[in-house]
Amino acid sequence: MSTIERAEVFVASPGRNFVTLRITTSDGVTGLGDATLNGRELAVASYLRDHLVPLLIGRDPARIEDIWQYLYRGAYWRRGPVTMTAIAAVDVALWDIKGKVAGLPVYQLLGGRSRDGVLVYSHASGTDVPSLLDDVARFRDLGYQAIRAQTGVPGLGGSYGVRKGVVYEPANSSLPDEQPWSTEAYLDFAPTYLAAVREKFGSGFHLLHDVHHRLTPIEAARFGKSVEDLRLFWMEDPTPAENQEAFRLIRQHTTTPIATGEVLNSIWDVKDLITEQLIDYVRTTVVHAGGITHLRRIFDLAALYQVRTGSHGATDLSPISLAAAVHVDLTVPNFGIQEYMPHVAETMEVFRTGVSLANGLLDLDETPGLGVEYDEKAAERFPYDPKYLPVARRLDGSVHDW
Ligand code: EZ4
Ligand code: CO
Repeated sequence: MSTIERAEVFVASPGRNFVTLRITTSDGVTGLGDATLNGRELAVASYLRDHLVPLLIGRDPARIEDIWQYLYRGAYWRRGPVTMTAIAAVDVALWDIKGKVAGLPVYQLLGGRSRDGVLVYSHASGTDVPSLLDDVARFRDLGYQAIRAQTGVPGLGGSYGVRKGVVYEPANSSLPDEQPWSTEAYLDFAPTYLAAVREKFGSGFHLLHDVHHRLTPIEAARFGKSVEDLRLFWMEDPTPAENQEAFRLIRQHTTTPIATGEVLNSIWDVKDLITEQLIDYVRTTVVHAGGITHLRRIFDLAALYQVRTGSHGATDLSPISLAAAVHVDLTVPNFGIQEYMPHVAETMEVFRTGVSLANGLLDLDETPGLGVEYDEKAAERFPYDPKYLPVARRLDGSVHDW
């Protein structure tokens, strides 16, 4: 029997910080898992190095389900982003190994293709309406079929989702950047710029918007109602989801579809949202929700209630997670859309993948496993660089959800 011989954790910052797990078997097969939790990277690295790696050595790498159950139930302490990201890294690395041993891409092990390509949405942003419209035009020209639109709110300074320079990278500061927030200004302005996008480009593409947890349920209801004619693909994270029931109130008021779940990490965190049909898209991911094994369980539950998938896929999810996401997205029957932001050149010097984009759809080559390589030597050129996500404060100085 092949056994897990070694499990190494790499922390590097090629363009941004990533935590990577590499498992090696006694037969010399390696598997990769992403363990990146934006702004809390070292907590997951320690969880892996100090607590999970010693439990893995000597185990049968083929027993993915059993190892998942052992790490989840065996901890006694359950759920939470650090735990679930660490378990995810192990799970994804074991699927990579299983694919390589079988000589098949992981999506074949998951049942094979349900579709020819994976619909993605990209991020258009601007500091004002004209610059947003230019950015939407750029993504339309690149062939994207779905575009998320965000812009700064007049008079507020930096707002969520607005790019500075070439890439949108919110974890930009060695201590959290503080950004002002006014719900009133946002609610007055956001519907007008989304309308400007539809007015200029028509309705022949999907338009998305991320509210990023900024509203109360009744405010979100008002927002959803005010943009109904614009036929959004979704409004994302209209309100924080710790209280899953909060979404019922939004639902009672608007037909604008709702997506949530990028910060949620287990089936229990989304159970009521799904079974009570309070959302339309579930945004849990392979890296923050326990890996392929657990994410598929969430997506299967969602399928029973006609909730579709819409996994988070910003650049803080490493190319390993993007590849793993595409393997899953190709197979699940209730796939909806995949978030996609291309990684910067430095990132791609360290990770090589078989993921490709054409006509706004992602696809994979036929490489066995996940089809990702990690260049450990190249990674050494990019040491860990502590970075935090911003914090939002209302105009009276009190902390708001970012
Ligand atoms: O703010 O990935 O939909 N995408 C998002 C992201 C998140 C970052 C947090 O790490 O909301 O841009
Ligand atoms: Co989001």
